[in-house]
This record gives sequence, structure tokens and C-alpha cells, in this order.
Amino acid sequence: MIKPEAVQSGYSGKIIDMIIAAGFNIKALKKTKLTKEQAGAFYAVHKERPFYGELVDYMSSGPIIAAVLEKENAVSDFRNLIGATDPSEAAEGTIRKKYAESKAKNAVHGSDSDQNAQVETEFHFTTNDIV
Ligand code: IDP
Ligand code: MG
Repeated sequence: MIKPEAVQSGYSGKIIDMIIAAGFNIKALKKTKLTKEQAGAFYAVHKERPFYGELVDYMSSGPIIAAVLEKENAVSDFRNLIGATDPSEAAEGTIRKKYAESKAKNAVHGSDSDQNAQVETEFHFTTNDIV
């Protein structure tokens, strides 16, 4: 996902360019807006974390762009492309280093495992959306 502050700031095209240049194949793509309930469900694994409420409010605060990306080693290669959660710790040239505002408003979400990528794909898309 491209998160609300990055969409709002007009970085979506630049971020998608970086994703394509890094060799990812875009299998599905859409702009949408999460309700609080949807954002809460998407981030349910973080329910117990102190920042959960802030995260749910933020992720439902404006439009996001959701995508399904295909590549060999997609999960780890995408984590490398986006950089550390906190942009102040993200490597030079990563999406978060370039476009994130803060640790909370950090421009992009990436799945943390193949299994969660499947769950998150089904959260946003149906089979017919994926080409
Ligand atoms: P990740 O997005 O790099 O996988 P996670 O630890 O899974 O990072 O956290 C999910 C999201 O929760 C982060 O991308 C960020 O938006 C938010 N978040 C994580 N840690 C903090 C924090 O310490 N303060 C505020 N928000 C946080
Ligand atoms: Mg995570």
C-alpha cells in the first residue's frame, strides 16, 4: 500500500516508478479509502501495540493505493526497496528515505511474509482483479 500521506503529497507516481524499476510486476492496483474498521482489521496483528489507535486513525484518514506485486523473493526485495520502518533509519535511495514523513507516516506498507501477502491480497482484491 501507498499510505495516505504519500498519496496526499503526490508521491504515488514516483513510488510506483521505483517499484517497477526495481523489477516488480504489478498484478493488481487500485486507489481506495479504508474505513476505520477495515484499517483496524488490516493491522489486527498490532492490536496490542501502543501505536495501534494512531495507526488505525492514520490509515483511514485518506485515500491509499493498494497493489499486488510479483517478483522472485518479492517480500524481502520489497522490504529492501522500502527501507526501515523509521525513515531516519532507512537506507539512502529507499522509498521511505525519500518519501516518508515519520515512523508512523512512513509512505508505504509491505507484507512481511508470503502467507501475509496472500491474506493482504485477498483483503483488497478478488481473483478477477489479479492479472
Ligand atoms: P513495517 O511497516 O516496517 O512492517 P511494523 O512494525 O509492522 O512496520 O509496523 C506497522 C506500521 O505501524 C508501521 O509501518 C508504522 O506506520 C506504524 N508504526 C510502527 N512503529 C510505530 C511507532 O513506534 N510509532 C508510531 N507508529 C508506528
Ligand atoms: Mg509490518
